[in-house]
This record gives sequence, structure tokens and C-alpha cells, in this order.
Amino acid sequence: TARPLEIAARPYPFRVADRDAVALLVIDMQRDFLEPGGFGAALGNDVKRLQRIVPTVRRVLDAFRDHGLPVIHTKEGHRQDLSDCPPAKRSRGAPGMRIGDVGPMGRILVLGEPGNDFVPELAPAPGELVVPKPGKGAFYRTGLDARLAALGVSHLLIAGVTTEVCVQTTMREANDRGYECLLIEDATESYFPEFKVATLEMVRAQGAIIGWTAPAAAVLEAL
Ligand code: TIU
Repeated sequence: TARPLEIAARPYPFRVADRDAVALLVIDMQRDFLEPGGFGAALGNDVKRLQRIVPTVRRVLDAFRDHGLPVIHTKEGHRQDLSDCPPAKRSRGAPGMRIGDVGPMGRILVLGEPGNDFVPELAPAPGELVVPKPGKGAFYRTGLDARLAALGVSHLLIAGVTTEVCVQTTMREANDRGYECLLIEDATESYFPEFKVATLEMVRAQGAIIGWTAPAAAVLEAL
């Protein structure tokens, strides 16, 4: 029998007919974005801002684990030979601190390097899906859509960084593919506070044009 779920969200409650259709998508909670010496810092950002959401993301993650609901972790990074990194993407950084260059945590934004790994508190548990991605959106050149279909997932609760870059891109991609998406307000963060506020407002405007937003407490309450 179906077990419905209703989350107190904006612009109106987020309803799921059966909670088995829900997955948690944790976007790019990697050292490259949250720790000094990584890709985010190389772009000139204050990475400390992003660290404050780690305990909140962990609480939601633990709730999904406790309920046996699917969790998917995405990881932005490139192959060792950078064959999946367009020159246009690589050329944006400062010389010497570009994608593939060697930093204090290994090569910047390269898969398998220490700095490209997840922050330890949010390391995937055995059985949780990890989706490496070369772009900002998690559907671009990944098998994510097929993996979600195989799991029977139609509703995504989204957490991670950064709100207006990889999170928003992914949420828009998911929405266009027919997924119902809810962005967890205090489980996402940006290097730019005003961009986070604007993103939360724009995704839920126009009657949830891209999706819903809700605080982690509302998600935990509903689960
Ligand atoms: N720079 C920035 O804000 N974000 C990224 O490059 N990637 C993600 O958001 N993961």
C-alpha cells in the first residue's frame, strides 16, 4: 500500500503519493568546494560559508538512511586526461590554479584526487549511488536519469552546493525531465548570500515554476 508524504513547503505543500518514489540528491559536497585549496577557493571564493550546512545535510542524510530511502551523491570532477573538460571551462580559472593544475589537495577538480572527494562527514554509505559529472548539471553526460527511472524515483529532495550553480542547474534539468523537485533551504549554500536568496525565490515563484523549497525541519517532520 502507498505511503503518502506531505512536506510543509513553499509555495504550497509538496505532496508525494508514495514515499518509495522519493530520493535525496546531495549535490557536490566535496572538499573542492568546501575546503581551502580546492576549486572553489581557486576561483576566489570564501569557502567557509559552505561549511555551515554540513550538519544539516547530515541530519537529512541520516533520516533517509534510517528510513531506507534512496540517496544519490553527485561529484563534479574530470578525468585525469581532462578529455571531458571543455577548454572553455578550463580557461576561466586563474593561471596555475585551473582545473587539472596541482593544488594542496591534489589536482584541482580531477576525479580520484584527495580534494575532489566528499567531505568526510558526508561520505557516501555502502550502497548509495555516486554520480560523477563533468558539468554543473547532474543530468549532463551522466546516467542519472536512467538510474532514477530504474529506482522508480519521480520526486527529488535536493541538498548541496552551490545553490545558484550546480544545484539550480540540476534542479532545472530535473524539472524539464518531469521530476518534482524540492530544494532544502538550509541544506544548500552559496558563496554569495544574495544569490542563494534569489535562487530560492526564483525556483518557487510562478506557482513552483521549477519546484518547491522547505527547511530541513519540515522534511524531517514529514519523513
Ligand atoms: N563555482 C560554483 O559556485 N560552483 C561550482 O563550480 N560547482 C558547483 O556548484 N558544484
